[in-house]
Amino acid sequence: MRECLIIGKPNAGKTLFFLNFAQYLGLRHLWLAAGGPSLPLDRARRELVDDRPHRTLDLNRVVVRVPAGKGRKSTVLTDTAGLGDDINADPAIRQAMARTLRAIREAELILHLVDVAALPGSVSAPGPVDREVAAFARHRGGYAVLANKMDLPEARDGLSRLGEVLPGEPVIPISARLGTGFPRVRAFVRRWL
Ligand SMILES: Nc1nc2c(ncn2[C@@H]2O[C@H](COP(=O)(O)OP(=O)(O)O)[C@@H](O)[C@H]2O)c(=O)[nH]1
Ligand SMILES: [Mg+2]
Repeated sequence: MRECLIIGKPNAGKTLFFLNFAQYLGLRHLWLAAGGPSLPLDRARRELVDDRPHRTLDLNRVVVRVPAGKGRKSTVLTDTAGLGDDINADPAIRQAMARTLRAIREAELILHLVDVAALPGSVSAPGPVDREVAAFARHRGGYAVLANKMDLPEARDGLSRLGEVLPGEPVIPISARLGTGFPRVRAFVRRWL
């Protein structure tokens, strides 16, 4: 089964996108460990989405089914630990970032979230690591930048500045919170399955 990997800086909104996009594709419960208890999505949102950076250290995976032709195709949707601009002092966070980089090498499809509402200089603001990750990830089968948090007023300016950081990349504006842009993301994913 093909893997669709969600990557980006800490606080870009990867985990909220992972949960809400999985729900949009029909998922109702999340299993964080094979054979473990299932977690309803609203509880998963409360427990996993956080405005403190580096709250996601494991790769979290769900199988989702995407309409394709007359039927549906399955893909694994994977949430990852954020890739920060600095080398983090905490070894657990450094190891989590290394796991994300290894996963990028193996995934067929990459959705790169950027927080276009972030103020320049803040932890999630698009920056050098996004440029490097894009250079590394765009050679995978499918690669798209998802400009997130479009529900916030600051996002409009951020979106227009995004070309300075990531020139030439395909960009889909979304709001992980509201689900805006999800039909375009689904169409993009479907093309690569
Ligand atoms: N307004 C708004 N906030 C968002 C959106 N996506 C994520 N957030 C918030 O950004 C913070 C980080 O989200 P999270 O999914 O944990 O980011 P991650 O570190 O990339 O996994 C949380 O406070 C979320 O509620 C969005 O589309 N709009
Ligand atoms: Mg997260």
